[in-house]
Amino acid sequence: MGNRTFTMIKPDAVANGHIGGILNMINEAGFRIVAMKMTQLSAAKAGEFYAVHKERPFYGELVEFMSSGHIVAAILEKDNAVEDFRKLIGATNPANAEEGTIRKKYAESIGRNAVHGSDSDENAQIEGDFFFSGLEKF
Ligand code: RTP
Ligand code: MG
Repeated sequence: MGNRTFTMIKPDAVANGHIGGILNMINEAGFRIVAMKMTQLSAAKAGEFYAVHKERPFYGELVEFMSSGHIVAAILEKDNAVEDFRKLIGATNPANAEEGTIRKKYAESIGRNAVHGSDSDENAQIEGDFFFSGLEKF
């Protein structure tokens, strides 16, 4: 068993029909899907999830966007999961994302950037627990 990261397919990518394309890239990069669900965040829940950014100028816009439609939340497993998944998704701003990354292919802008990926093992655990109960994480 490798270690784990947490991802969301964001409302832009879900609305644009890219769930399948993104999951395919995730599978081809060697991640195992441990848990997955489609849901919609309330503004309160999106605000809680991104609370680390609450002093940033883009926080209001981020919360509004992340609660604007369905998202797909998933826990992924692979050796070196957090770092390898950040590489697979690419830079936050798709203008800076490398060829072959999910954001290069599917992101519309820095705000509407298709996917989330945890930035540390600790946050991967916290974020996975935010969406999934113990019984769902096998
Ligand atoms: P994420 O947490 O969603 O995986 O993205 P990230 O680590 O690459 O970027 P982060 O700094 O954590 O920012 C979280 C999300 O906030 C939005 N953002 N907008 N308008 C802006 O300048 C701006 N900066 C960040 C992005 O959607 C980013 O993914
Ligand atoms: Mg982040």
